[in-house]
Amino acid sequence: MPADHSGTWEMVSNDKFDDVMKAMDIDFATRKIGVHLKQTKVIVQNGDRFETKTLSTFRNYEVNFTIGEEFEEHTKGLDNRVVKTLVTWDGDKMVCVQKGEKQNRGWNQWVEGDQLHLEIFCENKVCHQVFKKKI
Ligand code: 1AG
Repeated sequence: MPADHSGTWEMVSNDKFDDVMKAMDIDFATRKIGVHLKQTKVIVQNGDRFETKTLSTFRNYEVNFTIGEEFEEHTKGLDNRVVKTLVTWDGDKMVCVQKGEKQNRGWNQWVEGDQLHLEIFCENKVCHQVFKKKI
């Protein structure tokens, strides 16, 4: 039985997001805005099928996937690249690998109590986001 990531989650911290945005070649003006956003994550989980939305006052991002099925992801409104994405479970941790122009790219996501943790990787940078479950 995989972990339950579903729900609405509100950002409480966003450590080293600027470093990861830089590694993705995001311009200065966009990073200035991006670093201050309080993101909200909405996840609908049906077995191994996920529909996810990351919402903010500046931009929204949607990505839907099935565990174990590689797909082409267009990171529209983020760094606007095309990557080959594969999400799998490593125990209760969701592990995402995004193959493309940038090395060591992807994210890990897991739940601890009423918190959702998301580590976003790009090249040698790692950002750690923490969200709290909205009641
Ligand atoms: C993701 O989570 C990450 C979603 O796929 C977006 C979070 C961070 C953005 C990543 C890199 C920064 C690139 C550009 C910055 C520009 C604007 C910032 C806007 C941020 C809000 C959308 C999926 C995972 C699935 O949680 O459960």
